[in-house]
Amino acid sequence: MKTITLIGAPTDVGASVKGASMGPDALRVAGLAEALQGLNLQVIDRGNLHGPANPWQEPVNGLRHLKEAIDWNQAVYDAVEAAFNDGQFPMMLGGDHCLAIGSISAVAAHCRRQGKKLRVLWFDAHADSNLATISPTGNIHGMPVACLMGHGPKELIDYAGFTPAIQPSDIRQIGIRSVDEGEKKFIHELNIQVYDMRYIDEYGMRNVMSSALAGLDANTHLHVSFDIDCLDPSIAPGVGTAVMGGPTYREAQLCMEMIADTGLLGSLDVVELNPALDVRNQSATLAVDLIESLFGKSTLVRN
Ligand code: EXY
Ligand code: MN
Ligand code: MN
Ligand code: MN
Repeated sequence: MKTITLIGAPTDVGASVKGASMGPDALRVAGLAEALQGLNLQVIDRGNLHGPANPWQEPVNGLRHLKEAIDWNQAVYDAVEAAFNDGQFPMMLGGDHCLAIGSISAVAAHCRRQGKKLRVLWFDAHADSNLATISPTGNIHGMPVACLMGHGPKELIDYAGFTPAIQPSDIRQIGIRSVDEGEKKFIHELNIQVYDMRYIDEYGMRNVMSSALAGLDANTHLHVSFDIDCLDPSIAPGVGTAVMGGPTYREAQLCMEMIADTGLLGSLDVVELNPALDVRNQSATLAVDLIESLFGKSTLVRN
């Protein structure tokens, strides 16, 4: 098994409330490295990246903190790329979800170099598919999917040296239940596969995950972008943009276990954890529990 590199990205420049900047340390306090080591994985914690402070300003031309978001994503891009170059598994600890632009751009570049197919599983309450022209807030954590598909400011979409970084057919969104009007149109036009909560209710998480994982082969790099606000807020209150009606603990566990079973997981983002809104670090502790399942922890020996 590869060495896992933990990359802390302590910022909330893309978010609507402050506090996600404390996410990396909350995950450390919850025992992330020790949990992974307990699964016989090697872990290197590279500590936290550095970037600009959150200036807490109003949006300019529909974008809030663009310059800061560009700088943070460059730092993330460089760190994730460096991990791949060292043959390691990058685990980006956010930070708000805007950081997935840099992280997944580096994953896309890695796949291109290796001649691999990419599948991104995007767990989220939100579609994160806003553009400056349609966003109700200007917060860039609501825009990473659009940016990765080439819709956004030049400096925020071209880290890898090619655009779009990913194709709509590369991504599956799971747990979605809050979509702005403009996003609905964007998702429909790009034909992005979204398993929203209604779909999960009707078909069940097992079928959803079977479908989201369909078509993978040994040459596929699987990336999980795990927004903690995907989870129901009753079990994960420590997020800045909570939406009721998310997956239960058991549904989330099944997602992670089915991903682990593929043996194809190649990189991970853990984002939007906001310790300032958490209760005794329970959301971080839950995240660590789910990450253990993602890396193969199971109740019984299977197969
Ligand atoms: N759709 C809303 C917006 O664009 O402001 C809320 C976005 C929240 C995004 C969080 C990270 O997933
Ligand atoms: Mn998100
Ligand atoms: Mn979200
Ligand atoms: Mn790979």
